[in-house]
Amino acid sequence: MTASLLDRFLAQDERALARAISSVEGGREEGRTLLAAVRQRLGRARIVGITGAPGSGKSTLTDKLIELERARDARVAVIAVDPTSPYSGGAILGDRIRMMRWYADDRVFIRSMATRGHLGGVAATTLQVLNLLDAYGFDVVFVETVGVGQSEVEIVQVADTTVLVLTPNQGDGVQVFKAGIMEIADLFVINKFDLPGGPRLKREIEALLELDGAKSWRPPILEVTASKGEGIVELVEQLDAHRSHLVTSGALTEQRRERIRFELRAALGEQLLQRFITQEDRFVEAVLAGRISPEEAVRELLKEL
Ligand SMILES: Nc1nc2c(ncn2[C@@H]2O[C@H](COP(=O)(O)OP(=O)(O)O)[C@@H](O)[C@H]2O)c(=O)[nH]1
Ligand SMILES: [Mg+2]
Repeated sequence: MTASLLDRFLAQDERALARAISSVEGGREEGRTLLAAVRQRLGRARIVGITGAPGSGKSTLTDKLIELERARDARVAVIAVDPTSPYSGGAILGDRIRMMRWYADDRVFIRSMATRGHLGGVAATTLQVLNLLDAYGFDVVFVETVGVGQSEVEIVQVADTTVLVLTPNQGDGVQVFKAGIMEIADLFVINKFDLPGGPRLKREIEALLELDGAKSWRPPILEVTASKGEGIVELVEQLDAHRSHLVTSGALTEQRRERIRFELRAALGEQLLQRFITQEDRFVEAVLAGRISPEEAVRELLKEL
């Protein structure tokens, strides 16, 4: 890494931030070195995960959240992780148009994540990008993810607060509940409350939460019509309330530990894989020839290391 990238990053040069993110996404040394150098600056940003099915209104909602955060002079970053659209055609273009009005605001930073991830996986890469944004000086970072697969659930786990966006017209709400995503929601947003079926969905979620029994934080269920900006003030209030809860209960510190655990495991996986890849061919031949099983091969490699 050139010293100047770090200097420019610390001087809050947005181009340096963009370059740092690209380096991290590409798994390049420059990104790694920068991340290590800014480690002391972590822990200021509020990280808010926004997850839900495609089309549930996450981007519309995020746009309104940016508006309110800017109104109280917060510096806002958004990262959109959408593995369901690898070629990121229509959806991202739509987001771009919607978010266009923020481009002139140098206190708003919006970025789509490359969803390939490097060896450490998408969630690990996302966490590194989150760390960059935190170190850079954003007050709040919204992470928009599609709530479908395992890696997205992991991403949600690296957020301080997770908002699950549901809609009345989603058809089978139970689908979402099955994915085990209900448990990780700190706040429920029933978006598109202007459509029929909102109150019913609310009762269903309430019934499910009843089963959960007494918890120190009871996830609120918010009625939102993001497209009209309705219910957003209440959402921000609840986001703040959850933040306070995290701080006073000590959960925030515990989450930090969990996040570091996650980073350690990701780094372990990545470094082991990197070493392994150089030896891979040798082991492929041995397994092919039936001399050794894949498990034995790995054991042997670990011994060599
Ligand atoms: N009726 C209604 N439509 C909405 C609402 N919020 C968003 N939409 C629409 O739902 C569609 C998908 O929204 P988008 O924010 O791109 O969803 P995402 O895929 O979850 O990011 C767009 O056409 C939005 O205009 C809402 O509160 N009510
Ligand atoms: Mg979106």
